Amino acid sequence: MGPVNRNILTLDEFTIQQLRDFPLATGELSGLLRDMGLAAKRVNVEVNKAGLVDILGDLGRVNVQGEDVKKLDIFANNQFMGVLQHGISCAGIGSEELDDYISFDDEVSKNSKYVCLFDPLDGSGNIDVNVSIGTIFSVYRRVTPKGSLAAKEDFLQPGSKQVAAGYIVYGSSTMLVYATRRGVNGFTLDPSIGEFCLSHPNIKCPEFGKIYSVNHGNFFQYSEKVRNYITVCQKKNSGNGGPYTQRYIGSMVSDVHRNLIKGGIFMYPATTDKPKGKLRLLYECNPFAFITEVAGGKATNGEQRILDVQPTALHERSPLFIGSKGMMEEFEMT
Ligand code: AHM
Ligand code: MG
Repeated sequence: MGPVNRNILTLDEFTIQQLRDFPLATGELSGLLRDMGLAAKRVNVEVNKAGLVDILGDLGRVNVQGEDVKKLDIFANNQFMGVLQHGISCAGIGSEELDDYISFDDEVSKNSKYVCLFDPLDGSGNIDVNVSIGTIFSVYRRVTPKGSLAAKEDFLQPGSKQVAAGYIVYGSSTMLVYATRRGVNGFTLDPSIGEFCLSHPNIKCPEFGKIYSVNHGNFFQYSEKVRNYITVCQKKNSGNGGPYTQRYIGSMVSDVHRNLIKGGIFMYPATTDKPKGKLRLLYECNPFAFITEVAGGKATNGEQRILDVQPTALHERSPLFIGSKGMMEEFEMT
């Protein structure tokens, strides 16, 4: 093995370096991101082993506490919840896996600045077939006073109030991408040192791409506008030629990640069966809308900017149209 490359920044080094520009910053957000990175590494280990579960037999099914091994999404939920609860930055959480939000009832947590909402393992239906899955998270500054328990209003803030948002994709390599208002940066897990290393600094979403991502099976359940736009994508014959390419993994983190890097549009529209779509506003749509906007793209629910929507319930759903600015405008003009 060659010498360690000291020019590559790890996630912890990077967040600490960002702090140096803000002498008054308390470091709580860096701490929270570090916590998320730690939980992500633990989840990554389990996700990688998922295919082995059936051949490990009983031994592999029992964890150190002697409990039956839980479903991976519950495991992931417990990891993210655990690091945030034991960290020093987070007053409470909301999760796709929990019916209601949780306010951490201890002195350090009650005096923490942030709350975090997450989908611990999105696309978990894909685990059995070895397709990439992900974690999505969103961070808000609490609106209730420090010292008290985090309350509903801390969690039901419009996406425009996010302080940071990010995702982890457990893919051919594992990546953590997060955005603050200052930019979007991507880190790839280097398994040889067990650290997320800065690999995609200052990500910008190309203004145009050639990919559209949508569940075609629902075509006849979409509105006329959406059907028309899909047809536009299929008939496209621009300067560099040919129709757009359709790519739909069915794992939102991977689909939106690819489009963010290569350019593209992702849609989960309302259907006749699901008039508000499928995706959850608070921990699926909002974090991706924030990341995409910071990267120069756009995100709407078909009528309104996602980040302007005032949430009314923790698990509410929203249609989502997100991606390259030029393609989003093309959709809006259809
Ligand atoms: P989940 O939170 O139950 O995993 O569902 C969310 C996932 C997204 O990752 C993906 O884009 C979408 O569901 C796919 O849904 P569909 O199969 O209806 O197209
Ligand atoms: Mg999900």
